[in-house]
Amino acid sequence: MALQRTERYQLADVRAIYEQPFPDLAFAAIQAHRAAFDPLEVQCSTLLSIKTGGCPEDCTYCPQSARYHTPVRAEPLMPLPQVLDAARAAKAGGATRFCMGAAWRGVKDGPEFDRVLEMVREVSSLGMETCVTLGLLQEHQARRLRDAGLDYYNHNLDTSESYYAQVVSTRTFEQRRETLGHVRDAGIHVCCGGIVGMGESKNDRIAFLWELANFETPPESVPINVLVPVEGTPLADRQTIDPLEFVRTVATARILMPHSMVRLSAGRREMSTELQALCFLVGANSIFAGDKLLTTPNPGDAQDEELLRALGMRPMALPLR
Ligand code: SAM
Ligand code: DTB
Ligand code: SF4
Repeated sequence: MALQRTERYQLADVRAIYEQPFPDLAFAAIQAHRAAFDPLEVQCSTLLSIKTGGCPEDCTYCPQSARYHTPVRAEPLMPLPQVLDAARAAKAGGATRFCMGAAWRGVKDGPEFDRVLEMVREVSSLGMETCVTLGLLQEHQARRLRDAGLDYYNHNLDTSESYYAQVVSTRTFEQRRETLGHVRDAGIHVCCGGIVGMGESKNDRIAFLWELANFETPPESVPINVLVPVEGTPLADRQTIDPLEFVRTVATARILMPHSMVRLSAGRREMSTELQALCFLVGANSIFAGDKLLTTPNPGDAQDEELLRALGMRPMALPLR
């Protein structure tokens, strides 16, 4: 079933939250955050690109699309032992969740999907939470992932429905919602967010947050990426987002989805300590750890340890299963 849309929030409600005076927005977000979470804790996930580049889709932000000449070289699906080495290293570095990404339009049944299912089983048996992002899924594929023990499936709506069509032409917003419905129906936790700084308007960011907040069950995890402009992609020259607009996006997400993990995702390398501190203050409580996202650089453990130390914050432990 496609994801059910509720009317929990009207667009005007979300606009009123997003546009209120900054001190009022920040205070409301801080209150919502403290009512649901320990504000000193940050959940840390690590990413691994298990199948890089050569993707047939035309997502204009993505360095892995085969349509653009970017620095990314296509590689086949990684062998299982290599993935397990990376998972063990991530665990030793303090990550509690291991996220594996594939540059696929979607999943095809066959030996490659079987190998991904094996990766999920094996990483899970190391005692880490597992997450995969493999593109579009059919119903039975979501159930197979669940049966392998998958904890989270990442599938982003990326932006508002109307802006989406300007950013990606090879699939629709509605197809993304359908996949999210299969993930939810299979009983897998939903990780769904988007990208800001792609040239979208404030109204697009508001409509994007409104979509997420009206999922029948809001996503357990909401990654907010800031576009990492990569040479060769159509969005390489996009002007970056005003930092206060970014903080407003994070704060509004926290207020609308008080029990979700809100993740500061791509783009942290370009953010100051002060900007990240402001985001944590208004409710971001998760990051990607490690020196690489999928194909682009991330701050790395030493820098993040220093960041958390400076703020008196600490990594979140894995919940007992
Ligand atoms: N191919 C699958 C899909 O599109 O769902 C999974 C991998 S895809 C790289 C996962 C997500 O990474 C995208 O939905 C997008 O939100 C994010 N992403 C890709 N390129 C990005 C960039 N240059 N800056 C920020 N986020 C990016
Ligand atoms: C998400 O929302 N952000 C991550 C994860 N989900 C898969 C990916 C960010 C990718 C940034 C560009 C790159 O490194 O290729
Ligand atoms: Fe392919 Fe995903 Fe990149 Fe789009 S975002 S080009 S589907 S890897």
